[in-house]
Amino acid sequence: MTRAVVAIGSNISPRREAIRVALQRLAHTDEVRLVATSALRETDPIDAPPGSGLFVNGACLLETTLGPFELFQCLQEIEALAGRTRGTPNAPRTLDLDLILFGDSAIDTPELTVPHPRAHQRDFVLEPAAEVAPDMTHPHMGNTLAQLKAARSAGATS
Ligand code: PH2
Ligand code: MG
Ligand code: MG
Repeated sequence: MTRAVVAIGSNISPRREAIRVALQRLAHTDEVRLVATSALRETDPIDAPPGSGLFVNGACLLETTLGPFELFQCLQEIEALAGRTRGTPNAPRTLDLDLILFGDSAIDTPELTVPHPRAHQRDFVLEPAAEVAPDMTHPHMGNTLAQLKAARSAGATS
């Protein structure tokens, strides 16, 4: 079993309902155990096209027997079931499921990069991720999510 952290976002209505259904789909996936879900919070869009709506963001902690690419595919399938389409980068989306951490793996391929490259710089990822997996270590930074979050809160990183 590998522990994995998934960041969740939606900024096209019905945002909370899309997230609720996605978590249910994950919970019902045979090879996945949904261990914890964070609180959901409304956040201002960052690096998103002008006119993008507010996001609802959260994170969940999974345990899985899947490999990282299989889990990534599973997340993409759940996004597609929520009506996710892909156009302009960071365009408004019904559902975004980003694989942030997969155990202590570091993966860098055109298809998938883990840890997610900007996770440690984004409060809308780091705060809910630290809520569900404070003790998990970022393999490149060498700090736990709780430490990374505390450092950002103290204004020590950018
Ligand atoms: N996702 C992005 C870009 N910008 N901003 C917020 N607040 N929340 C997100 O989930 C988000 C974003 C790309 O995936
Ligand atoms: Mg994203
Ligand atoms: Mg994504």
